[in-house]
Amino acid sequence: MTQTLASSLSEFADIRFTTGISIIIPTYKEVENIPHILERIDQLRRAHDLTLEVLFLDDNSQDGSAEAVAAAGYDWARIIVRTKDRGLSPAVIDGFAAAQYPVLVCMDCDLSHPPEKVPQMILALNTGQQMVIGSRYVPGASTDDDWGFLRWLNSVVATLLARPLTSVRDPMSGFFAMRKGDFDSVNDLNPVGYKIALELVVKCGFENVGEVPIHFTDRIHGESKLTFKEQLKYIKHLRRLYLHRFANAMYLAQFLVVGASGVVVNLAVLSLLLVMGLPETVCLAGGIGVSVLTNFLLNRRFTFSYARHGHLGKQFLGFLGASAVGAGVSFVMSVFLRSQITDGLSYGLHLAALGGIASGMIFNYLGNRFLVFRKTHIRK
Ligand SMILES: Nc1nc2c(ncn2[C@@H]2O[C@H](COP(=O)(O)OP(=O)(O)O)[C@@H](O)[C@H]2O)c(=O)[nH]1
Ligand SMILES: [Mg+2]
Repeated sequence: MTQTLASSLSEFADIRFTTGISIIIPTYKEVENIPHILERIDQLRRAHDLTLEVLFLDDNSQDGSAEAVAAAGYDWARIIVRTKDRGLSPAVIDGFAAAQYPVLVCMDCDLSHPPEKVPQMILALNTGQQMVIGSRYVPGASTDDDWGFLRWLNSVVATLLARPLTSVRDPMSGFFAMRKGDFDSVNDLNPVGYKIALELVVKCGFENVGEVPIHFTDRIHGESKLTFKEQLKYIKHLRRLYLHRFANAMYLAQFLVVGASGVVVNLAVLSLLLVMGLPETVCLAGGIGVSVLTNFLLNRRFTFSYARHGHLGKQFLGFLGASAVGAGVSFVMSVFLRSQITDGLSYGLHLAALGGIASGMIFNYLGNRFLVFRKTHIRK
């Protein structure tokens, strides 16, 4: 269930927050923004008498960020400089792990995310939400006007691709709050790239995610680090999350895609060999041989990628064996269907053959998934 929490901050102005809050801010070359965001957070801290800490998780920017945090002189703010495993999501995860308070907030350093919304987010968390997102896509939210069409389209497409994973309107947001306890209890986080909130929603299995509308301000200082390369990583990330959520359907879909690619490879090789003037039987055999090989390699590397470190030779023999048995199943099934079911129908033989192909494929899939590329091949 996703809920939009549209109440205004003023309703909560007199509420005192007793829980400590750890605000995690990943940074890379944000020296100009650091004093501004600290000032805004300090105003908030005083207004609501908040107990908080701010942790900047900086990927060794070496632009004076560390000095800027020190110069601001707040004893509740510190910077952790990382030198390994560079990236926004790993930085956030390190920050969450290092946090000392039971409520975690993550936000950008570039002032796109209004810190003034934090109390409202925490209240939502305290009234039953498992996570609360500062959202650009719920009623009452807005973004600065100069979002070009392409940036908008990009954001909408990325959000739609994540829709089967969560009904959250803005799972791409980098502004969210959750409990430290929930973070500590999830152990298979594998964030590639930027989408740390989406990773946490899926891996923590959150059902109740609230969304607080925000006005998303474009950054004034510094530049965005969201590059094309990061966007490609998003596709990889999505695939992993789909595998996590819909494992069986995903393996089958990938197996079928690879199977279809085999048809294309087969026909392409056949045509190529024909052009080279080889006898037809050689061309047919060549098409089959090459497509069996590409199917095997793609299934190993892509469909069942968790098994890609298993023994290549054994897997290949297993794959050939499964294909041979699959072909036998297909034949027996076709003969059965022809004699018992499709006899007397027009195109009866073809229908029987199609039924045979389907059962052969199902058999093949199960053999590959549970025998040839079974999970024990995972590298320790
Ligand atoms: N630690 C760390 N922070 C990063 C990295 N890339 C981006 N950030 C920070 O993550 C936040 C979001 O990045 P930003 O460039 O504003 O992305 P955008 O809002 O999508 O344009 C900012 O505070 C950045 O400084 C990184 O590789 N490591
Ligand atoms: Mg930003």
